Amino acid sequence: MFPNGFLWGAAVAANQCEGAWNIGGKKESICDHLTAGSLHKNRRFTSEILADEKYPSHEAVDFYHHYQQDIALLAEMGCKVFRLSIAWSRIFPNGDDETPSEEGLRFYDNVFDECRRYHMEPLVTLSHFEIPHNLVKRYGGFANREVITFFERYAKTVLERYKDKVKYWLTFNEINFGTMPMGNLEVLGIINQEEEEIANPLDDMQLRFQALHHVFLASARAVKAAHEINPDFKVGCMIAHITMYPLTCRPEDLLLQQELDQIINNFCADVQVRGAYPYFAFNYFQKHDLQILFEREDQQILKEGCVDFYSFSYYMSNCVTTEEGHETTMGNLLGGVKNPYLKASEWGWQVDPKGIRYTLNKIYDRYGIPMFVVENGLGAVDEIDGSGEIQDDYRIAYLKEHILEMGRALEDQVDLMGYTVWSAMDLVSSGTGEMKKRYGLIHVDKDDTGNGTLKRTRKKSFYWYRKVIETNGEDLE
Ligand code: BGP
Repeated sequence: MFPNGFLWGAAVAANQCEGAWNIGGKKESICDHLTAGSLHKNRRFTSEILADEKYPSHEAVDFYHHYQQDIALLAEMGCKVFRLSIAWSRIFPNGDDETPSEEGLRFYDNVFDECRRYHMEPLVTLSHFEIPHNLVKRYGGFANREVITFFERYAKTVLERYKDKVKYWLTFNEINFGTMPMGNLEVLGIINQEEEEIANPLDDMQLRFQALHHVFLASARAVKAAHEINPDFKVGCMIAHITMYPLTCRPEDLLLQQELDQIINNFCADVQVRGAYPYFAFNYFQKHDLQILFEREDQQILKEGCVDFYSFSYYMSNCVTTEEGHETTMGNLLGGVKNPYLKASEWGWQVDPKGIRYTLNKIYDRYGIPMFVVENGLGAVDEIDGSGEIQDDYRIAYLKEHILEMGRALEDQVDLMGYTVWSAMDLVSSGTGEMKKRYGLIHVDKDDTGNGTLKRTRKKSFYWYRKVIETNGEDLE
């Protein structure tokens, strides 16, 4: 079912695991200004670091000081690939510095060397919600065209430095988040108020889509540079694929589904894979009275920066309808209408394994390039039992069903390069800032109050996944 050389692995992001937020020359990224929240309490951005607030990224699970142990555990699991991100502000602490921080560069040298020692391929995201805070404060984030240059400088620096250590790269994590108000802060670096809830920001749509255009250009420039620096590099886009179904077979629901799917899922990928804006984007801009400023060279830049593969996160699906009054549910970045045929996680994300087969076929049908599932997993409360073990059978069941359906998609003949479970070890939840919402195959002893020894413990899913990798996806029991 799974081809030889299939890249099995696990994933993390710097802001959710590294900690050491002001150590080793690093300065604040935007995430270091996000407070802790919960399912019922939105995370807030504060322009200053307030003494009486908790900022979960500051220590996170201290991967910065535990990377050797963590990578050894991933190797023990048999991982062929480890997806992680570089914290931009560890390399260029202010974002606009002329020269990079050698100490920051050395940290990732060590991390990648450690991966190599175990023959594990790093899969590196250049920007996973980690824009240096100074770029947000001083320049207005990607709303300012100048920030493209700073990103390009950062990208070229790390692509050059790690050209013999890293082969697989992603430019912007969940870039399509930028099509929604929630993406202002984390993808685009736009703050319209001193203090705001990330799920509910003051949104200037014109500014947001202009900033997204700049992010496309930044991504394209990085892809072009990557191919020049090392022609063997494989660079991907990264889309949060929000799989949507029409709630009913009323044509109105299907049309709404199509419209949302186009702008939320297809728009960014069309630009990054095909190198041009799709027709429906212009229609959308017109409808919303948006004027996106294109400079003369922009079309060319986009054309020259097409990605080699399509990567995406897949957690859940939801329904859409034009009818009012239906029960709604939460989801990754975007909630929707409840699907009567699906169950949801404790955080209200609807579990839909068959949806991953549908999604893989849908993407492959549209783009025909290799795909990579770089995030898939279950956020749940894990308890340590009397014998010190974590019996996370619910996580195993979730992963098993999704892997089975990926296998079926492979039988359908799609081209899938690999799969990285979210997440390698427990880490800070991006949406809620909690530790309690655990995704890891490896448990980390830390709670929402910040207490814990940071001790790593293998969960039951760790042993299960080891067998999955060992048998190349044959043994899922
Ligand atoms: C994606 C992010 C990840 C990760 C995941 C789970 O959107 O790329 O960083 O956090 O979602 O989301 P959450 O942590 O909100 O449950």
